[in-house]
Amino acid sequence: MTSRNQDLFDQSQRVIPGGVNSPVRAFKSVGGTPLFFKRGQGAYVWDADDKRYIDYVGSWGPMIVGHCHPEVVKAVQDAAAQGLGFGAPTAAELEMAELLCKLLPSLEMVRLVSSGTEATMTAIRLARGFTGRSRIIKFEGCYHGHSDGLLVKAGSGALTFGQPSSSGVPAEIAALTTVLDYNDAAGLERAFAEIGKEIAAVIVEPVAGNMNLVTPKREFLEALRTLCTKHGAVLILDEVMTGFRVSLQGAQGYYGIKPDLVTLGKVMGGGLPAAAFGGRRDIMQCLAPLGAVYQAGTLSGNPVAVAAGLTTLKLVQAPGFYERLSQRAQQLTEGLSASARKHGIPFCAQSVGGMFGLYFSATLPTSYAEVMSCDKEAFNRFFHAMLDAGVYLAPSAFEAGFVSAAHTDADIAATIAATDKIFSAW
Ligand code: KE4
Repeated sequence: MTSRNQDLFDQSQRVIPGGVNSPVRAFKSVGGTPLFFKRGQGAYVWDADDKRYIDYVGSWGPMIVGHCHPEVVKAVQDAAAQGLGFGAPTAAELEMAELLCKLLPSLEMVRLVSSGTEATMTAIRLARGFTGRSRIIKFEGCYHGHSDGLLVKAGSGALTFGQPSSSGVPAEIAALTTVLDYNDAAGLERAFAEIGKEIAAVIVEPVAGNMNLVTPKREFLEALRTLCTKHGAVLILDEVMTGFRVSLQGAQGYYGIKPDLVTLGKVMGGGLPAAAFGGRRDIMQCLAPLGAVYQAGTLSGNPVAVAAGLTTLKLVQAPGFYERLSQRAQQLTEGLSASARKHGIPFCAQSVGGMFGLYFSATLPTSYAEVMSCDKEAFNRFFHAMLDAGVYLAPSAFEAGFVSAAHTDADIAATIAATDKIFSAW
């Protein structure tokens, strides 16, 4: 009997490109048939065949308090009963904006949007409008959503122009993006020495989570802040993934780096479409209707999405929330690493707050190149063996994983036991 997942996938491919609404869901990187989920509860999701999985993707980060948290569901129901959208200001949006500014000291002003892509796209337009400059710097392996100027990979040589990493991105736009190496403070220094006066903004994931997890080097973070300040470039921390994930103050609070602008998403929407960008008042006041930089959105600040996000952000403020979340993630990564050591498998793992990275490599990668040297085929084998064991990891060797407050000691123990069984027969 074919799996219901397979049936749904076969049908979906007839009407949806690749059968999915976002490429990573297609399992192209790991192979096999993508899972179609029908239900989530706490740390678990069920696929179309009613198979249960311990979920370490959590909708790519938003489900930090677990699926269908009763308080979040109730807030959504209550908000929906009052209206699904007005296209006009609501008190809830004000409450969200004030809460974000309270939680993140770098936020003097904030604007709500509906996705991380919108947030980063607008932050870059804003930085360009504020500085009057056009060039931006990003880092290879970092992902900031799918706006044209950010779908760019390194051109040949560090300082030459970027090349589109997607068709449909005009070369003229890609040419305005310089792509450097993550964690390479010297490379950043050279770039600023050569083109510093052209740079409108540097955008960076303060903890990289889109090339698997790569943590920032202290000197890299310091160089980002010092050089942007010295050359009048806007430092944009893309905290769509790390915001309220690595700590209540995001990565900026965890590492003590103050951005000029920050982008947010995922956790702040609690699973619904709510995201944001914000930062220095003098920059944010360049936005229409105050200033000349235009940005807009029909669904911006949608009251149902804001209700999910507000309730989630209230729940994560519980005393000890991030200590427990971090402890869970450490328990997981230490357990998996111990099993690999026992079985002599080149594997390591690390976590930052509630996000983690797993690597089929003897050493933790600190750069894009080192991530690329990890054994992708081994990960893919591991991914499918874990699926068979009822554990859902991110369907790519180049994604971070996420734990939630709903993951129990028993869930972590079960995950480690499944890994140990797999590694014993590796
Ligand atoms: P969205 O437009 O997908 O809401 O956010 C884009 C984005 C921006 N910045 C960072 C640091 C991000 O991680 C993302 C989106 N992350 C991916 C997961 N690696 C979303 C999953 C997907 O593309 O389907």
